[in-house]
Amino acid sequence: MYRTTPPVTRLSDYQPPEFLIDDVSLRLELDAEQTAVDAELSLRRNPAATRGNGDLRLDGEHLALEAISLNGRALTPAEYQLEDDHLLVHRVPDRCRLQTRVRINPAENTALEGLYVSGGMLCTQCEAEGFRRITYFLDRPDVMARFRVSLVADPARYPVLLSNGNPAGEETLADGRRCVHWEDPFPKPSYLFAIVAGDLVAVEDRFTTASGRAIPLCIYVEPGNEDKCDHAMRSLIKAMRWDEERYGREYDLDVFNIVAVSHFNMGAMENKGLNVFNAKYILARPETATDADFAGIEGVVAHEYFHNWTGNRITCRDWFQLSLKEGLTVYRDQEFSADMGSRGVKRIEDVRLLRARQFPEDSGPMAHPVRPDSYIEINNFYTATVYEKGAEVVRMQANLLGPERFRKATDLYFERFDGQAVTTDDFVACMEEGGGIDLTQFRRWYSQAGTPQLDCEDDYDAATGTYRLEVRQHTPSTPGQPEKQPLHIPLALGLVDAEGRDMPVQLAGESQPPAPGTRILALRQPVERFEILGCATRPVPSLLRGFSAPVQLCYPYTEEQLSFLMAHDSDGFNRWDAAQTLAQRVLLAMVDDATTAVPASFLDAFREALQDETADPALLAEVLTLPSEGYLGEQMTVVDVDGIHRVRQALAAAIGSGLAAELQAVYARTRSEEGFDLSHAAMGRRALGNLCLAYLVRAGDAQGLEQAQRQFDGQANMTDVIAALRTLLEAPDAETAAAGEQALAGFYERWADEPLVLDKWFALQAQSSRPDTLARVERLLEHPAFSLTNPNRVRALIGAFASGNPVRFHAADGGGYRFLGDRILELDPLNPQIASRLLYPMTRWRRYDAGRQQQMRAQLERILEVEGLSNDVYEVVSKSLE
Ligand code: 0A1
Ligand code: ZN
Repeated sequence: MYRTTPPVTRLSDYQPPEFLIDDVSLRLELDAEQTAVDAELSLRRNPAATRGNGDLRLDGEHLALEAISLNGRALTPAEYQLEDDHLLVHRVPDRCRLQTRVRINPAENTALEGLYVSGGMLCTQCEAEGFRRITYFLDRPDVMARFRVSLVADPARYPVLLSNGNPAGEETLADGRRCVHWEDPFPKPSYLFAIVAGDLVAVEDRFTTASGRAIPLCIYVEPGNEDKCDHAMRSLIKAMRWDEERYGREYDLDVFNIVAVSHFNMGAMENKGLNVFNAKYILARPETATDADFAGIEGVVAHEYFHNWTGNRITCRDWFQLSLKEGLTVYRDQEFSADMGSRGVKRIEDVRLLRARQFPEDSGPMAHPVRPDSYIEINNFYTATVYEKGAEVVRMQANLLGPERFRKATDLYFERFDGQAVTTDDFVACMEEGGGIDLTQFRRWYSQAGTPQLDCEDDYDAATGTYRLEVRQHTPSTPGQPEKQPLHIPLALGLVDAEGRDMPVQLAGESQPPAPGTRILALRQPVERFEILGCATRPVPSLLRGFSAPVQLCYPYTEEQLSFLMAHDSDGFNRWDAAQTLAQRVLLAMVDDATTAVPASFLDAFREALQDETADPALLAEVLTLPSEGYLGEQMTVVDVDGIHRVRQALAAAIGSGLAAELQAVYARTRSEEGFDLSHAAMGRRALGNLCLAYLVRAGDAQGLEQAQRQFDGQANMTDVIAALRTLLEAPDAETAAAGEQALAGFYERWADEPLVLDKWFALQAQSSRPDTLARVERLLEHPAFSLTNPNRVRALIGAFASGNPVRFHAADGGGYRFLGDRILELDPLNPQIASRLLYPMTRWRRYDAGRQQQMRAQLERILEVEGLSNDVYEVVSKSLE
């Protein structure tokens, strides 16, 4: 089929804007079908830009222009030119005032970019390029303007009218409509603009800043949800305090508002003074939300708040610099959550996510650097690489500098660039200057894609007590980057003696041994060799402690060494990692040879861990969790979908039957506490107890089955209810599975009016490993509660099936692929961002056997044939087929 390929935007083509906008006045006459937007822009030629032909080019899409005037005079049609995606105003003076009036239709906007309807409210999403769907503008982050906004609406329909900045008065118009004014004193790019209008209730609190300013805090929700905002509010207050203490960053406006909306493409959005959230990241009560949901809320509320400094006060010069704000802000929210709960467990969770999402991305067809070089659709680059790998890159710099110098460096960054739109390079320069180190080579982490692999070899000379370690680094090629250069990689190393104690790591050339513990080795060359002196016995190396760099580590550990590290390493992260590697080895051996028995030593290691009553339950739960099917697949040359599923189930059953007594004892111990709270200890007990229960039920343990049923019937909190329900549904015997079905029906009855809980009901069914799951998912598409225009619902049913149920999605008959292909084609005209994100599992087609490859490719090719495909889907599909 003939198609004009959409244009590629390249970092190397960056040009400063020809015009700047100092001030904007917007007046929106709000109506769900017909909103009128009057804009007045104060423009001035940018002295730093090369002069073009004198025309002013403004971005604008899906806008009906009704009036346009320059410096108070209406323009004739010859003086401007209107195109699909922009407006050219010919030969404008160096300074001018441009007024436009456009009409937009929020109700028709199913893409959820720009101004749209969610339930009874109107709200906006402007990042990355949604503002151009509201008015004609220089919709790019390096144009920072002061915004004054007036919102006009029927007070009966839209009693609450919000925008960025501070309230600036209101009046009632002659026709009875209300007009509310907002002023944001801080210049900001258009992507941070927001308005919300609706019949909302406010949950209020207040925060007193370090300098003594009392800031009213409001969380706006739809009526009926007022009782689900407590945790979000507490998280916000903690985040505000933490940013003052850790980074010296105080809040800067007179009010801070949050709105929870039910239709949202992403998690949340950091609009200045008016954060808009997917309701999933605000609303929670113990009966409706799981511990993971509560943790998500704490993290996302903090993340959006932290953006006020890292993203809003200092923003990105262009979208290639997205990680400037996202990598840094993810790093900040990770550290915040670590401080609020358990640092060790948080690190494990973050690395688990990085390995599950970012590593595959970095080895697939969409691989790109933390600072990408080019894109077709920027919305496709809100990725695990930009966010999570970006956070790892900031973390490495923070660790290289140490806490004091890192603080000095961030102080410098805030002081130097406040109010500006800058680059990741500007950030690194502050790290260098503030930290007094050279990061020339380190900068490659921003420009080079791919996960480096470290191959480690060692030997030990007993005669001289010398331990030698050789580390080779190699980064596989990625699309557009065939050759890779060596990176500066901080490798945290510990040496553990036979008693499990840390040895001093004394490098050759050093006269004194340091205190026993971790040393950071700098890897810069393709091969690095280290000699460590004074080792009286052969050490077991504990490599990459705390996951000191986002790399794939290879060292030929024996099973004994892994069990030993799992039991004794002083580094909690590496204890967990040793357990994961051990389990992975057992599982992959079982995939290779179906007759492989579960080694007794593996069960012994698990038994020993279960019997350790002093261990942190949350950490123990992490240690005893088997690697996911997706992660195991990543470790194979060709993913064996069915084999992986079979052995993971078998190993879980072997744990359940082989360690039944120990699992029962731990389950009982974790259940002994009364009441519900969200302390780290209580969440850890629930996680550990539910893991034990899952193993017992998988083994068909009669007592376990009864306990799962009782736990479900008890309805104590959503964490326990969902855990019990999931195990019942997955139970191997038909009778229990039938009881699970009954429980599922009861669950629906109880929660039919709670959309976020209903999402769990859809997802549970979509993730079931039962052979008839696809048929059920297809039936659920027809369920009255299902909707293609609600992203949370789409993710709960279609996303959970395609990305969270490998064995059924990748069924050899290709049914899962056809199903996803159909859904993507239905969704693309409605919401391209969501359609594009759902494609992800099929972009991995090269990792599967020939039959599956062929079937996935057939779907991708079929999608590519379709006329009028969005740029979002086109980019992902075409790059996957390259
Ligand atoms: N900046 C937000 C994420 C976000 C990005 C794009 C969106 O719409 C296309 C919405 C939100 C964050 O990092 O939280
Ligand atoms: Zn963010």
